[in-house]
Amino acid sequence: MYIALAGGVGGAKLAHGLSLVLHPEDLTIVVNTGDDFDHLGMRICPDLDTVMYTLAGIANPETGWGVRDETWNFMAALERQNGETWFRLGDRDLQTHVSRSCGLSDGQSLSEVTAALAAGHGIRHPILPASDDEIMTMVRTPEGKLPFQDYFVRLQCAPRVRSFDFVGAAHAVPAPGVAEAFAAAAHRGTVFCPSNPYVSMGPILAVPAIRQAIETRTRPCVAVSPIVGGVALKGPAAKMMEELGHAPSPVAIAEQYRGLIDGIVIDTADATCADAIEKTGIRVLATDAIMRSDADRERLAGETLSFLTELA
Ligand code: FO1
Repeated sequence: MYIALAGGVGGAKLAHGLSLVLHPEDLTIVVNTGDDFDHLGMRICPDLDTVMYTLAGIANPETGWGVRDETWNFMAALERQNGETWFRLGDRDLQTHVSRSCGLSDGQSLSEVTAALAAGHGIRHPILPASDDEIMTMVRTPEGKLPFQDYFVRLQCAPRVRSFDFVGAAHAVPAPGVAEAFAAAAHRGTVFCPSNPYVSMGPILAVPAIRQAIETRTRPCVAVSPIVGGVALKGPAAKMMEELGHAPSPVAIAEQYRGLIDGIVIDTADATCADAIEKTGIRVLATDAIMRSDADRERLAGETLSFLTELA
């Protein structure tokens, strides 16, 4: 059984690829919850939803988040009432937020409502939040501390980032099934999907028992670089790296995961980085790391699992 840590659009694509090559009992997907927030009276969990929609094949192909073939009547009606429409909620997507919020207010855990929503979409691979305890990513900028969605959506990642706080992570315990997956005899290895190392992987790795399980791992752990040719395939990872003083390259990604990974999958465009990374004791697989199609997702997932087997 393999564990995949994922957040954001890029991470969801590889998680989807892994679900195409592994049976449900051989894959556990652990998802970032640091992007979650309360909005318009609902609990919104973007990365859980992006992974769920992507595995269900209904993710919006243009944005990566939300649902495809969406309609926007709710947003139009809210606009007419001068409501908050900076965070776009489509009509189909709205059902997820309402159903989740009802479940949570009935006392169900985030894991339970996530499992019910995923089952409703016919997904059989376990999708687990990193924790059922609230973790809120705050972005420290020269203009002050910003809740993640204010930084990412309302301000479109414009402010310079100085650091991040994952409020609640220090006391968060892994969601049911997460620690068990790492401890399972059947555990074969762990994949850090190509997600933003700071705001998608950071909150997951900030859960003490998850970080500890990876630091004391007996099975290999491999990251897939979210940076190709100096740019992030999606989102602000490269901009954040530069603002934090790192050149946006797989070398900096490997550095960010020092002590947590045994190998990194990079794109052939960055093959010249391999020596610098291998000098730090992290093995490198250079391949076509850009996922343009479901076939690409499946191929990259297969190559990543073969790499894990090689490292075992
Ligand atoms: N990202 C945006 O840039 N603009 C939006 O209006 C927006 C709405 C939205 C609605 C539901 C959802 O699940 C995700 C949404 N996202 C939007 C993405 C969201 O900000 C995620 O946190 C990012 O995908 C980063 O993980």
